[in-house]
Parts: sequence; structure tokens; C-alpha cells
Amino acid sequence: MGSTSDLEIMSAAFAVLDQFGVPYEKRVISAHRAPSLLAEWAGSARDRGVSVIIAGAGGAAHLAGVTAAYTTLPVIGVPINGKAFGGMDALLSTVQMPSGIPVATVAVNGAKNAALLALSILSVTDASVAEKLADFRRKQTEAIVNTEI
Ligand code: RP5
Repeated sequence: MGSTSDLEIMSAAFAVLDQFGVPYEKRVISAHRAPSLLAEWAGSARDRGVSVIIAGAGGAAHLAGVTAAYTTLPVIGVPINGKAFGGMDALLSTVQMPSGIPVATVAVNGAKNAALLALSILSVTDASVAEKLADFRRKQTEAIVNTEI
């Protein structure tokens, strides 16, 4: 994420990954305030064994896009609702990538779905994650079927 001020929103992603028992790196790296560190971190991610990157940032949210520029790993962008525009600034900054450098952008503050999408990507080659995802969906459906109002 771009700042510790994003931590509260991004915690929803950590909760999902913890629930699924999937290990992850958790870093604050700003595309604007620490660009060299971002280049080094994203550029070496595949060699460290990272499979998917989730990048959450608000405002002029260039984190996901710049991260995607430094790696061919899948990058999922989470636009964060900061102090202005209801997060529309971050949404457009994250989603409107130039052709050739994709970012899979989830909803504003959609950190939970970002983690679930990352797990879906992992599930292509990891049967254990695939089974846990299927179980998650089963329970989610059951909860709705059993809802009484
Ligand atoms: C972005 O600027 C960060 O991702 C954060 O959402 C926003 C504000 O950062 P702080 O000024 O709170 O550190 O780069």
C-alpha cells in the first residue's frame, strides 16, 4: 500500500489471506515518495516467489500502475477512498492504464475482493486454494439461503 493511512482499508485483504492460510508480504511503499524502492521490490517479486501483487492506494493512485510496469506478475489495484472525490480520483488513476500494462482494478475500498481475486489466480495451479475457495463460496451461499428477516 502507498501509506500507513491505507492500512485500515487494506486490512480486509490481510484477513482473507490469513483465513485461507496463504502467506504474503505486507509493505508500505509509495510510488511517489519511494520510487526506487518500489522498482526494486516489484522488479524482484517474481524471483522471491511472489505470484500475485495487490496494490492499494488513494488520491493520485499510481502505485498499482507503476508496480505493474516493473513486473509481469498479475497486479490487482485497490483504489482507496481518501479525502476527496469519494475515491473517484484513485479509481480512475488505477483503472485507466495504458494499453500494454494491465492492472486488474477492483471496487473503491475493495480490498476483500482483491484478496479473493488473488486467490482465484492462485487456484489455477494450487488445488488446495481451489478447494478452500469452493468451500468459501458454499458457506457464503448457505448464509444467504439461511438468512431470516
Ligand atoms: C497515497 O496517498 C496513499 O496511498 C494514500 O492513500 C494517500 C495519502 O497518503 P498519506 O498522506 O496519508 O500518507 O499515495
